[in-house]
Amino acid sequence: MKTVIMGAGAMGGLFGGLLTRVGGEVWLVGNKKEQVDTISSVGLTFEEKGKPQIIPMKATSDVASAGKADLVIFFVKTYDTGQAVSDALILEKEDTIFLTLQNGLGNEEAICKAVDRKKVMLGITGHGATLLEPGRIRHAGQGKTFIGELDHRITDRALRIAQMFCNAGIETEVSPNIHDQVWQKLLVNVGINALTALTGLKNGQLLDYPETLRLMEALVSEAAEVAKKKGILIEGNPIEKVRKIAEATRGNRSSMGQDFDYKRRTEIDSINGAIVREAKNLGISAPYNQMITDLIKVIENRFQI
Ligand code: KPL
Repeated sequence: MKTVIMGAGAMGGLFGGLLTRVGGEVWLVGNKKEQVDTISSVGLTFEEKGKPQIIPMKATSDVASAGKADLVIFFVKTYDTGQAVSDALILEKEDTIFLTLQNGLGNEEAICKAVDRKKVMLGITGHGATLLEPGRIRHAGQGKTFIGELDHRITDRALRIAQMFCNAGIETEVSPNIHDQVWQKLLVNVGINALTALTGLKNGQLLDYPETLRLMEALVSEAAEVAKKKGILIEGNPIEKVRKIAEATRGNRSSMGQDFDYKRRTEIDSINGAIVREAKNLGISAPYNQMITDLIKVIENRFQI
């Protein structure tokens, strides 16, 4: 299955590297010249359990050079999804599948604006990765990956993608309720990402302070309440789940933490900001999520001064 990954950052690199390592035909498409040039000339340097490995890979900033794709995976930042989708249309053939594994809410809608929704699949992943320098990433945490069809069917194509991911060491399940999975992952990002960005802590360190634990609990409880009111099924205790993932990715700086480290725009609008919007639509408030969204936005704006 020829795969093109839109987004050559930490997570695009991680999936691209793992799929290429087992012989998959994969292209990484990114707009950061240094990153793309390094990967296409020397390969992707992939650090796992302290050991670096160089994986020769195809990387480009000219999406047309990848030809047609069987599978397009979106790993760009959520605010870039619209642009990435219009760039990716050149890859499309009759049976191309467009799969988002991005964080947050709104990606499905952005993709379906330009692509027939029958070709679109949703997913989430519990893996964590850190971009150490251009062309060099660290695999910073393991977690299950779920993919699924928008209409809840368990299809052959979904099973084929899951098998391809599993063969690459990416433990993957096909879910008949992928929207619930997206919300469960959203709750994880709601509890970890902005807090690590603001405090400078790694994911697992959030568990070491009573203050961050209290804030995590407040953010996740609000979001779980919104999910419940929307009829989303949240399995088990969401706060426990967020703690577990913070522990499993202890050494990782969350993606929003990394955005802050590099003074980049964050995905706050599709994570905590999305909870605030969804709460408003339901006529309830989400003050912790509102406050953390406001704080992130003020700091983020100062990056651009
Ligand atoms: O999805 C993540 C992210 O950083 O965006 C987690 C699971 C929190 C891993 O860092």
